[in-house]
Amino acid sequence: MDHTSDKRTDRSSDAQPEPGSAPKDPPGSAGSGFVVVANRLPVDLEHLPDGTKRWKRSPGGLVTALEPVLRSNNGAWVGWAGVPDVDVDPIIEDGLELYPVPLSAAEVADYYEGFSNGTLWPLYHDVIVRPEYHRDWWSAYVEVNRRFAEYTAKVAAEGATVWVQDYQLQLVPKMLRMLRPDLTIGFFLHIPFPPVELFMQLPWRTEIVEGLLGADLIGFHLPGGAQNFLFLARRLAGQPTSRGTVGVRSKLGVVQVGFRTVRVGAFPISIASAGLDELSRRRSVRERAAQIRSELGNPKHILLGVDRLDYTKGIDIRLAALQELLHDGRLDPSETVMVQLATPSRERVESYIQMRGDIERQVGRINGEFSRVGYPFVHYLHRPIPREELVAFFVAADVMLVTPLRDGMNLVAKEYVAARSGVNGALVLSEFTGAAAELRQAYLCNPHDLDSVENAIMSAIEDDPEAKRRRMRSLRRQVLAHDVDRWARAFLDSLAQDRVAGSALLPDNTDEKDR
Ligand code: GDG
Repeated sequence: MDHTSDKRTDRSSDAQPEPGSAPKDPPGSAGSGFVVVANRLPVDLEHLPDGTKRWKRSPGGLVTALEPVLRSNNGAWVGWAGVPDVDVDPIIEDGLELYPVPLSAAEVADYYEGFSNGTLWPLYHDVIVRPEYHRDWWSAYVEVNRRFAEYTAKVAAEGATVWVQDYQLQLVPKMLRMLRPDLTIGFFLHIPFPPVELFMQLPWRTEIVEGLLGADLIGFHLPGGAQNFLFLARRLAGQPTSRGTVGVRSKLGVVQVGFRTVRVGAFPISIASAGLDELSRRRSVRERAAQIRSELGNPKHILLGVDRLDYTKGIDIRLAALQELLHDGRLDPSETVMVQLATPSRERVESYIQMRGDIERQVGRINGEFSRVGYPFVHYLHRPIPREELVAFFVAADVMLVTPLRDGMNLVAKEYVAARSGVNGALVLSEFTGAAAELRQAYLCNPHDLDSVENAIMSAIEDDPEAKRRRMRSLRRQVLAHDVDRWARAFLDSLAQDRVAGSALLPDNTDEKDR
């Protein structure tokens, strides 16, 4: 079967997958006992100028957290390699089995940029930007989800555990269950699950809810997301559909789907806190942080923002707040600088192109009005920053500004806290992030209320150092004790309750201290 072809004829989410779709020559013949399924593999396929290709690892929190479980269970990862129109063989990279799922350029446009990031992303983030509903995008989403399910079905060993990740793959649990009823299937959503009134806009709302209900355990960051889903499961999946009635009853934390029980819960994700704490103490990082301070002209206050350039992150809001503070004379541009690191993201999606222009104009206006020659007020970098350099910025910054209009969790807030081994610095944090539920000692603000953002920034700058230390100490206790490893264990332990021999999933060297 040609996996790169762009077939979009079938519009239902549960049409039977065609047999025979499979990754070519899997490295292990017995199959994997633990399979992670995510839109992206933890590696990127790079095309070199000489025409050859090579794999470059892009380690994220997820792979770090799951690596012990992957290794001790003959684990595999199914995902897209990040380059369209190439069909590459499965590989073993650094001991992990990776199964690339091919996508055509048209599928990247319709499934990824279209339905995932033009429909679901804005819908799930409180419709900050208007979601677009296109049948072609939906068809591509169904098609690609089916391909991910087929690949996973071929890779997973008898009775294996499969963990499906995020909003791009919400149909996979049901499709996979139809192909492989023997599997234990978990699903985790990394972005917010929206309020019922918003979700009901989606023309394919029933298919999405039924897709998720194929899992044994569905995880969200916050209890609110879990409650939204439970309500919708009862309202939508219990109704007659064109394919008959599913018959769903839900009570807190549990949905009964026919004879199956689906559990629903909150599992707030975190970061590899200890590693970041250690990195921030390294001499090379501290020296680089001092150098950054000096390159910025040794200002009294360094403010920092670190985000993917995304309209959910409220970069425009913090800039507007700073502009007003400068204008009102509450902030002195001769002793304060703002550094905004903005990682390029989804650069072909129209709303992102427009937002980038708006933010860059805003930076230009502020600098035009408040900078001196050689001393811009806003330092704006639109490019990816190497990890160690990023940590040096965390160490250098006196105040971290995290002001999203909506964010599932926001790992940057936790990373800043973990990197403040000197127990100083201050975090300004939007109440509309998942992180705000845990980081109560941050300078919390409402991003819809500019006064609230401005006052939080000024308190974070002006509070007495002992008050700031108390807050940072409490934030660090939370972040260091609740790391990404603990998150993964909490989810997988809960999923294992569904398995007869579920505990076999955990690696032998389980560290009991955090459980
Ligand atoms: C989604 C949800 C949820 C950013 N720029 C650079 C860089 N980063 C790293 C950060 C952080 C990660 O990327 C971004 O994570 P966030 O959580 O802040 O945001 P999303 O990308 O929107 O993530 C979010 C998350 O999934 C996990 O569930 O928290 O709510 O939207 O780790 O440090 N890293 C490097 N250079 C950069 O320029 N090296």
